[in-house]
Amino acid sequence: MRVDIVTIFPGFFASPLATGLLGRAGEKGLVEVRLHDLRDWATDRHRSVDDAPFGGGAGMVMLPGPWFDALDTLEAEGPAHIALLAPDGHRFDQRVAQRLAAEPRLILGCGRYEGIDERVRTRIHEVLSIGDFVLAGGETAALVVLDAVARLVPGVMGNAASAAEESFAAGLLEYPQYTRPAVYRGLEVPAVLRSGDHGAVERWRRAQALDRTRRLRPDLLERAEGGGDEPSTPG
Ligand code: JE8
Repeated sequence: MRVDIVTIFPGFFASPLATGLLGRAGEKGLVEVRLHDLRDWATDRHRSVDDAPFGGGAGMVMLPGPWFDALDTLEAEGPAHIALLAPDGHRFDQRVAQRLAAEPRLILGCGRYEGIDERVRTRIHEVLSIGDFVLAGGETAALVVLDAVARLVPGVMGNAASAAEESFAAGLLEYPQYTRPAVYRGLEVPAVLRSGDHGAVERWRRAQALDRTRRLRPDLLERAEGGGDEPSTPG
């Protein structure tokens, strides 16, 4: 998969792209991320990408010109699914992540200031939001989307067992995890996890995951039981 990110802060992505799963996905050529500075498509000598809003009000709005020209340039290289990150977008969730992971090419547009001139929306396929809170710009949201999508690209998660376990648990909160020591400051690891009975371990984890989901996120269970088009249906 190829991902083009358009931003006025390309440097924002350097460390996350070089680190962990995203770093390895890049090295293996499974997720090729290209960063683009929107100012490269500015047309004045100050490299301006914003101007005051028509109708007045506080702050600045991103100019349509650099965005249209950036998308012209990137689309000239071939078709791509274009998503803009914005607070009024469709809520990004695991199902959207799975849909995006199936795209051969994504363009993620990151706004700043008070947002982007509305006319740019005629050039994009969807607007996405990562949640109901106010960020300073689209970059952190794009990074969240990229993280969630990249790990779904085949080959990125090296461990096939992780993927299998995850699909088993899809739609549920995760079961509690423990590592050594077996007793730490008097706090014991549940005995079943040290029993060597793999069937009992699996049943315990399943029960824990279900119990946690019922207690903490009953909405996840209702969605899974009600809808027929979820990522998967917990038993
Ligand atoms: C953004 C954002 C997502 C989320 C995304 C893009 C571009 C109109 N408001 C703009 C006014 C307050 C400041 C805002 C800054 N901003 C925020 C997001 C997002 N995806 N879930 N929350 N916020 C931009 C400019």
